[in-house]
Amino acid sequence: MYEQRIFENFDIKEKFISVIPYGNGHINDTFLVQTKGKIKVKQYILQRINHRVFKNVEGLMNNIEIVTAYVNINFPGNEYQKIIKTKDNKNYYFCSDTYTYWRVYTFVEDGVSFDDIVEPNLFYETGLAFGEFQKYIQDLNAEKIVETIANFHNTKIRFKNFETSVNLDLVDRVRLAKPEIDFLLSKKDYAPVIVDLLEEKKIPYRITHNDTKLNNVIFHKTTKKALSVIDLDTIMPGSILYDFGDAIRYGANKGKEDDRDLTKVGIDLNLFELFTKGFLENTAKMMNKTEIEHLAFSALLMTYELSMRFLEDYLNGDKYFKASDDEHNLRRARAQIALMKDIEKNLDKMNLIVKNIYNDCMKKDS
Ligand code: ADP
Ligand code: GN1
Ligand code: MG
Repeated sequence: MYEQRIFENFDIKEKFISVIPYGNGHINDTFLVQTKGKIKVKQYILQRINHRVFKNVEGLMNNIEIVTAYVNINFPGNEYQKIIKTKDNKNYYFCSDTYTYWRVYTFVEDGVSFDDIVEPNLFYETGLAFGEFQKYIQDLNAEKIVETIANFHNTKIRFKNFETSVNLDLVDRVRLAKPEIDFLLSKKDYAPVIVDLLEEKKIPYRITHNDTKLNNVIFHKTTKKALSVIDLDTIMPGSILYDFGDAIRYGANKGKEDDRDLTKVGIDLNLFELFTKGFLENTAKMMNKTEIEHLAFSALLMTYELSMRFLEDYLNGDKYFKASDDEHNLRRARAQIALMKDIEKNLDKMNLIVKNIYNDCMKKDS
């Protein structure tokens, strides 16, 4: 079997048993491999890296190696995944026959990920996990970290790209998404807010995760405690606000990211509060006042960004995100727009929640 042949290029002593597709990521192709360990079955994650999205696979894998090695040395006992090298000691394998790039990680033992919040506390744990990630790497030397996707969360540039795809109308879909396009164009003033704060040095660049979706956290299958964060492809300099905002966008949505029923979509303030608590317990002390003041807004901005990205992909003919049908990206954009509108209505309440939790955290820590 093809994946087995790929897997056999990695430095693994155990005997291969099986390989099956795994997980629900939108970007890479993920497989679960089982091998015959000494006592029990041992599992690994095998991934085909999407090199249309990630052009510099070598730089990306070096980033992940630097970060995971740093966390494993400085915070022993954590459950972060480890890179398994190839037999010739490289951190990825390039298959020249099929022009594909592959990697293998240790499977986080007893770990599962969730696409939906199955119990509210899961989202408190998610906040702790992404907050802990920030805490772990705050002193990491960023010099060797490369930008794996240029301007990934630069919403000014995201807006321009969106406008361009509307003007080009490559696959004649603009006529099918008029109200959505008009709405997103009308919100132009949101686009520069965080980028400008970074450029004016009012908030710092930090090494951030940049893809803080619920299913990028691994939980213990029975205790449901967060064990670690995964999907480290987009680790690069960014704002902590991106990590906070994107996690809320996905996890605190009462509906699904691509919900057909827009009446189900909206911000769940209880989940917002739980995540904020977990996140700030680990990060309140690191953050400056301007960052704290923009936490709630960051959820709105990241939802705006994803609305534009999904709609742009729809207008470009579904070239970026894995999509189940021709309207999937349009549906996703519609659901994100519905979420934006509900966040706009609840922004004052969200700001108040942040303020109270922040004050509590600072009292506890002083
Ligand atoms: P994508 O970039 O496509 O989202 P991910 O790296 O997030 O790919 O992997 C997809 C899914 O595979 C995750 O949501 C998770 O369920 C599972 N997964 C990935 N890496 C691991 C790991 N090291 N241990 C356990 N599960 C993993
Ligand atoms: C992608 O890879 P995955 O599924 O964790 C995307 C994120 C989006 C997300 C939306 C590299 O995340 O930016 O927020 O889909 N990752 C990349 O579901 O573009
Ligand atoms: Mg993922």
